[in-house]
Amino acid sequence: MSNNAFASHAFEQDITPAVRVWLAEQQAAGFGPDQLLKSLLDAGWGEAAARHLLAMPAKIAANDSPLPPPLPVPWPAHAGERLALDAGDRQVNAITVLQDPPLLVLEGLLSREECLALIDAAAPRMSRSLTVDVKTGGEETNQARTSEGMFFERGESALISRIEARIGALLGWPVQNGEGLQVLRYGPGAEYKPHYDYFDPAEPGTASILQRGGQRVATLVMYLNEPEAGGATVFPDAALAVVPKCGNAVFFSYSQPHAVSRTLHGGAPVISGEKWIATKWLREREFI
Ligand code: PD2
Ligand code: ZN
Repeated sequence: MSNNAFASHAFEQDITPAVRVWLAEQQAAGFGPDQLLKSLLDAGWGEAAARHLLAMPAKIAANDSPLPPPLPVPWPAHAGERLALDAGDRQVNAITVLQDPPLLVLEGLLSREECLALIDAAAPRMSRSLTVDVKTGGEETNQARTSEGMFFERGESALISRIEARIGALLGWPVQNGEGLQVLRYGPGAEYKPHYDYFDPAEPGTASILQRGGQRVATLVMYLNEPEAGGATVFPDAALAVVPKCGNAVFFSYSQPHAVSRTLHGGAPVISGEKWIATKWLREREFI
């Protein structure tokens, strides 16, 4: 590999979706190249990498592909207007409401008995977590995700069906559009580095993933226990950390599979104890 090819590769690694969005916003706000160069240098960029970014044609710097049109997303009736929301067989309190990204912290979505029953049913089936490999559409182990996990089939038991029906009623979204519930266990030191849950339209494996139900449009992370320390779900773009509490959940949606959704999120390392969650990802259409 020539020095030039290596240098250019290193620069592109730094040009994350968040950097592209930042640059587009700064340019739209009227900041010129000199001011942007100074901002990048102040933020710790090397001068060569900063000049490389600023020299890119504006359209490429803003995004390699056009912003996809917004998709309909789930949202509970009356969220943000009322504390108590109707989830069919129980009421759930929305104790935190954000608009950008659309996000709710929900209290009392699951009972303590349901949390324990989910852990009991999942525990014998746990294995090292895989993530979807967007290059191929297959699955791979991932150093960014050091938890163990398993998937329940949709409707595989009375407990799972009851929880899925509750989620459907709360969010006003068909149960059939949900992926099977995933349970994750994080031990001390385990984390899930910040990521987006949608499938990146620019990746080659995405087209095959989307054949099964279209894009992910929302995520519901339900907390099944309380770690002694650490393990918050963090949203860097919203400066928000949601601390796990048994039965509570965080819900957020993304109408566009793009960093403008501001849904970057991660699981902070567990410091002591363990953390158990159940995640329901919601698709555009029926997920078969
Ligand atoms: O465990 C979490 O807090 C977490 C963080 C980021 C879960 C997920 N993503 C997920 O299940 O997508
Ligand atoms: Zn996630």
